[in-house]
Amino acid sequence: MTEVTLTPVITIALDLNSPNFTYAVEELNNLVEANNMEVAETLTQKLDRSDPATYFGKGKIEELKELVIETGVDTVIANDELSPSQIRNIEKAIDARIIDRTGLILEIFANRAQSKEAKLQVELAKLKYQLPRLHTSASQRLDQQTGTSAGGGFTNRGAGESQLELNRRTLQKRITHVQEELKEAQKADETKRKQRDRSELPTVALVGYTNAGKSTIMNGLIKLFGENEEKQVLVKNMLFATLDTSVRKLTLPDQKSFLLSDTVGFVSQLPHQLVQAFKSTLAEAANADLLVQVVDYSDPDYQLMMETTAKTLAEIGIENRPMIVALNKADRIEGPYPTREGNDLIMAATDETSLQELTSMIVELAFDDYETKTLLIPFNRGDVISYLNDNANVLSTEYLAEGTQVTVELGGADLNRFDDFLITN
Ligand SMILES: Nc1nc2c(ncn2[C@@H]2O[C@H](COP(=O)(O)OP(=O)(O)OP(=O)(O)O)[C@@H](O)[C@H]2O)c(=O)[nH]1
Ligand SMILES: [Mg+2]
Repeated sequence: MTEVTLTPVITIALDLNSPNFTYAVEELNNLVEANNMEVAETLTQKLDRSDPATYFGKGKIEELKELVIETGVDTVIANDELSPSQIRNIEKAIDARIIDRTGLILEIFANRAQSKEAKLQVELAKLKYQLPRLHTSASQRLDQQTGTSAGGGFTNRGAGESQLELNRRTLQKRITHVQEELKEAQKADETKRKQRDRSELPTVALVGYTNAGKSTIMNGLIKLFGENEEKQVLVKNMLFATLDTSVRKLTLPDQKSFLLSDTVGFVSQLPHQLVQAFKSTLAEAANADLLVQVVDYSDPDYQLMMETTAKTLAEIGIENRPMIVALNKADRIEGPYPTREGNDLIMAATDETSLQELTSMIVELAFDDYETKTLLIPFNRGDVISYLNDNANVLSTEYLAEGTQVTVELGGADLNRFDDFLITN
């Protein structure tokens, strides 16, 4: 294993009397770790509302300043999204760099993005985040990124204004450029999706909080029912391992096929710039007939994570969709599994019996329009017989004088396709 040097940081969090405060701070600290940093100290303050100028109150900012000097760290991470002026004011007061929650998540996504599309999506989100913050220290980072030389744009006040204007224009140009590139990249995706839609197979999407086990379940199901076992997706014990949507066709022993997609994970207060930028990636989930929400059931805060998922799904416009809740990682806690209760399944992604049970729930919900039909197919329609044998669950075949009598389960696009051959008595 390669040693990674972790940058020490101080985290700061305002306690606005939310019952979820402890969880929110813990989540922030996990995000910090995911960004190769480590938390040296955490400073919190109870207030009724965020100080519009400095987030924390005056006294607390003094305390923060001393802590920065004492620990020698040069970066402070805030638990909330800060206004551009809050960032500017605190940075001035404490003489250290401030990253707010949104900036932190954007950095993690930027480090994780692998595919061209994910990189463009993250860049677009970052640019949109930076635009109103140009006069803060963010402008420095922008300069490195866009390759323009700011020449000390915000330290030199006189030249600063025009430099700022220039930066803003550069940014806007870059945003337009990235948007165009994204459109190109997404055209191909759209075509693929349309082709799949035409196949009219039911679509199922794995969604949920990051690190819950979506990709592990995907891989387990690919191993059992995939066309090609090699087509596994990345699994890692870290936040946001998956940024690109992967779609795989799974075919069950009874010939029923469906498309399963694995998507980017959620976290609370996922920056809206990111959600917007990832909308097309998440379209796979948005178009799904059935969602499987994967939850880390071994995490004491799993209910809050489910709330986060519900909020994020609503933000992408996915509501009231049939959903299975996969309460995953049950192997880490007491109690039997797999255990089904309604549309909830207590399970472990690493356990084959759990995956089989999950599959039968998927079948039940995604193939709910399936009917058993008995057809009489004339001998000159061998094409129909071979289609049914290849694409449907044929329960029985009998050769009669008039033709072949087939009892078969049909659904989806095929439900009424062969009604001409229906045996009616
Ligand atoms: N013990 C146990 N570990 C699991 C189980 N399912 C997943 N894991 C582990 O949890 C970690 C995260 O799993 P992933 O499948 O990458 O999670 P994900 O939901 O795809 O995460 P993101 O892609 O980051 O959103 C990995 O270390 C997995 O090995 C399970 O049922 N039991
Ligand atoms: Mg994943």
